[in-house]
Order: sequence, then C-alpha cells, then structure tokens
Amino acid sequence: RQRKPLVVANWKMNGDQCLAHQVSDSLAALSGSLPDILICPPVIFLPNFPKHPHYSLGAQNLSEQAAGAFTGEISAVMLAQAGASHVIVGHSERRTLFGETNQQVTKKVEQALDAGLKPILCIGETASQRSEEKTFQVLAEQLDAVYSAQPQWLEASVVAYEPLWAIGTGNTATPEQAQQVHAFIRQHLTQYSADAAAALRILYGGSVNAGNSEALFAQADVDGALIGGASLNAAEFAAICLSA
Ligand code: G2H
Repeated sequence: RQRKPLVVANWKMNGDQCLAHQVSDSLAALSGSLPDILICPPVIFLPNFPKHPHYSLGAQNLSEQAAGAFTGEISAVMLAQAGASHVIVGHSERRTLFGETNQQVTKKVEQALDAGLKPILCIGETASQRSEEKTFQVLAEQLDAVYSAQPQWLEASVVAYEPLWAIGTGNTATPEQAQQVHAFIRQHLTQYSADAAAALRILYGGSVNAGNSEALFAQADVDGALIGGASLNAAEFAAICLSA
C-alpha cells in the first residue's frame, strides 16, 4: 500500500472515562500490522485519556481564533497541549447544526496547522445535491475554499469524505461509490500539488461498521475511515482497525 491507512474514532458528544479505558484496553491488545489509529473523544477526556503506542488522540473541533475573549472556545494550542495530534475540521454536523461556513473552516485549518495539529478536513454532499448530480461541484467548492489560496496546507492535511446521506443513517456508500468520489478528490487536488495529492490520506465516513469496513478499505483510494457510532463499541472499533 502506498499510503498507511488511518482509522479515526469520532465519539461526537458521547462516551465517558469508562469507555476511554475500554477502547484503550482493546486497542492495546491488538497485534500484527496495525493502521494509524486516532481517537477523538470529547476534549474534556483528552488530558487523562490512557496512553498507548497503538493510537494517538485528536479533537473534534477548534476555535477559528488563536486566543482572546471568546467564551467557551478552545484554541488549537490548547488542544495540542492537552495531547491532540489531529483535529477534525468542518464535520457536517458543525456545518449544518452550527452554521460553520467554508470561510470559518478555512480559518480553523489555519489555526490547526499553526499549532502543529494535523487537520482532518471533512467534506460531503447532501442527498439532494447528489440526486441533482452536484456532488463533484460541492466537493470541489469545499476543497478549493481551503486549499486554493494555501496549496501547501495539503501536505499536512487529511481529507474525510462524508456524504451527509450516509451519516448515522446506516446507509453506507457502497465501496464503488466511495472509490469514485475519493478518486475525484485526489484528481481534483493534483492542481495544487501532484505529490501531496498522491500522498494524501482520504478517509471515508458515514455508517462504517465492522461488517462493511473491509470492503471499503479494499478500494484503491480509500485510505481509512472516520467512524462515529461504531467507535463507541470498543470491540467493534478494534475489529474495524484490524480490517484496515
Ligand atoms: C460520520 C460518522 C463519523 P457515523 O459523521 O464522523 O458517523 O459513523 O455514526 O455515521
């Protein structure tokens, strides 16, 4: 494999200290060739999350500001100090439920990179955009908003394709649908850097579970996954990691 797979757990606003220990124990028990594994729990759990060489820690969101009077916000530097190596940026729940715009997403990517965090940029189309055959256009806009002015950001990035119609619905994209879009994303990004596009890890997200992960990971341009619901079950998440 050209790119080492990356499997990311996105707990969203779920979990507790007990789950942290369960997940840590089940990942620590794995052996053989493992993918890169990243756990993104709610930030409150980061400082005391059990450590193990089999996985790293990340955050689910960050402030678009560096510091200052922004009540309730958490900066990239704080996340790094709390133990995060990566941060999810622009998840569709942030975009749709909290109104995050492409412009804000771009500022967040910049903050992450300035603090030495790797951004996991989430992009995806809605069901109606797909049925109107606007999928590629929407994804291109989301990518270009971030990388057109700063193509060098691509090198330190991870991209996650999460079709909105597949998130938490049990309605996974087929491996062929995922591959088609991932190939488009990689091709589209070659305009910024052919080398960075070739090296970029493109994750799939949306109702991935232990029953469908292997077929998704078998696709040439699927370099891992972002797992929501199924990452809350320690044994299932470990099984997904093993299938990568
Ligand atoms: C998509 C995904 C993880 P789920 O949001 O980011 O969640 O696996 O529950 O569809």
